[in-house]
Amino acid sequence: MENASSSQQATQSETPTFFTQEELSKLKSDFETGGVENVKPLLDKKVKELENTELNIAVTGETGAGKSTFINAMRGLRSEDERAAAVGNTETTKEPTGYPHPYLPNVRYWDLPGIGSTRFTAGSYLRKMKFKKYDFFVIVAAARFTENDAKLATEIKRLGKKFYFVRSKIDADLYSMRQQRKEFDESAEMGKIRSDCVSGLGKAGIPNPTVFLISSLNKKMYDFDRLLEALADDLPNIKESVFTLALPNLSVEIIRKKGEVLKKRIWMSAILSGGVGAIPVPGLSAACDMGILIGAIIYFRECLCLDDAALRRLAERTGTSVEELKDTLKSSLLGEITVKVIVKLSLGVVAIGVSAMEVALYSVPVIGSVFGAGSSFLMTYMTLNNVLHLLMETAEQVLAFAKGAH
Ligand SMILES: Nc1nc2c(ncn2[C@@H]2O[C@H](COP(=O)(O)OP(=O)(O)O)[C@@H](O)[C@H]2O)c(=O)[nH]1
Ligand SMILES: [Mg+2]
Repeated sequence: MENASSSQQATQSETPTFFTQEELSKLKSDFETGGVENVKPLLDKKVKELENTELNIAVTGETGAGKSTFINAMRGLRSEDERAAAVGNTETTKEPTGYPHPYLPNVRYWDLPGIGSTRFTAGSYLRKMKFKKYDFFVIVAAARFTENDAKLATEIKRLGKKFYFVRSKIDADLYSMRQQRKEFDESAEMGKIRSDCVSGLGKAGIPNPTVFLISSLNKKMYDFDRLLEALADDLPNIKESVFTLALPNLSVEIIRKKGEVLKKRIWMSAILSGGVGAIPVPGLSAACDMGILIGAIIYFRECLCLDDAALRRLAERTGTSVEELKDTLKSSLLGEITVKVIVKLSLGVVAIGVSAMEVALYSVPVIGSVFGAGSSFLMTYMTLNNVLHLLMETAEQVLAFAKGAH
């Protein structure tokens, strides 16, 4: 049975590329025939495509299974946070409810009513829920998976979509077992819960499913990271990039993956920034497009969960204030982005110029020739690389600081 995560893509360590091989060749020949202006339309199209890519994720399971809590966890929210899905309520709606991601509104999690509460067959349930619009389904259960869950999974697969079994509240199970036993072996207990789920689903017609045992209250534990990895790996290129940027910052690894995705946008921004938008900036030898720079910095901050809203949530969780948090992090990139801040950053990049250029030549074949054409691209490119590097360091600092705060 092709349970989604069993598809053998896990070994693919490369981050997704935005361009196909043909597109890269076209970029190169466009550049050779007409210079920078000639490559802009394709880049512009690509940036728009990235911005407009939607991701719709269906979360289904019976009332109380932990759907709303899971949706909040995926969005980096806790139930008391603004815009969080209400937790612990008895659902009355029979329609899917969409919850947009806090900084990537094209990524939406959909809370579906449990199939058991609708009396539909799996087929009519999925039609009613408009299954076509979802990229994949997460089936959540707080104890065993039911016959309904198995039927639903079978139908999802028949309709050509992927599904993932998520067994929630594993923290609560382990806690109560720990209370009752003298000897307690966590991984053995998890193994039992896992095989119980697997054999239940097996009897209901799904042989050897992958089941992810998670706690939405403690994402750094159990199978949460494996689940995120499986979900990302199974998505096609551009969607994988978008999903990666939408992940909660659980680990250094996730921060680095986000960094790699963002890096691939830098050269596009740099090339698009050359031209009418570029203005001379006092203190800098090359013209810079401040609008593009500032926009990119704000976007990087959001993707790395360093925007004010994310920092406010972290401050609340750790009993501090945003101001104190920013003082500790000591980054001028967390405040208002002014010309002064950018000039300071841009001056710093001259020294690392050569190695940055080597990286650029290595990662994007066409970029070397394009950059040969003008220094404003180079300035934007290196400034943004520097910004990204600094923000990733700050994000890792935040991660270390947040250790223990879920
Ligand atoms: N300990 C623990 N409790 C959870 C977890 N997920 C959900 N809950 C609790 O289970 C209850 C039902 O969760 P909710 O998300 O509202 O379920 P829904 O009805 O499927 O949306 C709430 O009291 C949650 O706090 C979890 O991973 N661990
Ligand atoms: Mg709910």
